[in-house]
Amino acid sequence: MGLKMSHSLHKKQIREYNKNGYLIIEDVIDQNFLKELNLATDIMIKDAKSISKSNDQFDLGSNHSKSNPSVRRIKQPQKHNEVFKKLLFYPSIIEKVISLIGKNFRLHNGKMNLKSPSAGDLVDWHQDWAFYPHSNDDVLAVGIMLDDMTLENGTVLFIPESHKGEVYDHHYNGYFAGAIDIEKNKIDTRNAREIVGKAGTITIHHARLLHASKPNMSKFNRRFLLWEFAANDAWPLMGINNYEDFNNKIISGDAVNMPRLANVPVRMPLPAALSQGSIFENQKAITKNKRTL
Ligand SMILES: O=C(O)CCC(=O)C(=O)O
Repeated sequence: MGLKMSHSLHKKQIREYNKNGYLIIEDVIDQNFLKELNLATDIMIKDAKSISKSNDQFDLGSNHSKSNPSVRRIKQPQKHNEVFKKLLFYPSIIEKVISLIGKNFRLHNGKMNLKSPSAGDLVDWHQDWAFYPHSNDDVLAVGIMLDDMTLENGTVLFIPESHKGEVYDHHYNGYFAGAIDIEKNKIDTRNAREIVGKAGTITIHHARLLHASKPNMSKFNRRFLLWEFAANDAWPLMGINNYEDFNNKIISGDAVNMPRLANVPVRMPLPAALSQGSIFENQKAITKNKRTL
């Protein structure tokens, strides 16, 4: 009988996650599987040619056209192709998440950010927690590099240890805008780490970590898929629309109806953003006159 390989995190990695608020792990996704994922993405982008407005599956760029499709984000890719469902249950990812938030957890949200050559939209400074505060801290995101992430094609930037601080105001003119005014909040971004890695590398970041993502200045694609996970007893403070759908998102462990309450900083994303459904549109409220990246 062959020995089962463990994909759990080492103690040192867990300490590093707790200290810095993020981890980078190379060579997690098998290269053949990566090809399948990229092929499935190409097919989805072709499907986007037939639409002219963003919908439940695609967030389209302003220069999108039939001949030159521009997709900024694929929403919930696991709902549209089985290969992404396989990625959602990828044992090496699951075991790493279990190492950090325990064996009871669910998918909060799935998304792929695509930055096409020289056109990819940046994502300004924010904390995921500002979008979806929960009753405790066992909430994180796993990012999967489907392409190499380089200094030219749109790195993600993480500010170490920022998950230990406050939840910053992500509002503009009284409405949630999904980005932080860096100047007003006197946030020093010089300490930000610019993350690069080969396709198949994963990142894991705490939901309160301050982060952003640069535009693509290269001739190459940059595809980055994010699974946002929460412990089953981490309760979304914005509420649950449908309890059955909520529990259908459980990846591991059982449903609970007794949230675990921790002393966590919270700022609700209310009043809601004026344009729902697109982080790129929401953030323009804050960033249209102030480029921070
Ligand atoms: O695409 C990226 O580099 C990360 C963007 C991000 O932080 C987000 O979509 O929440």
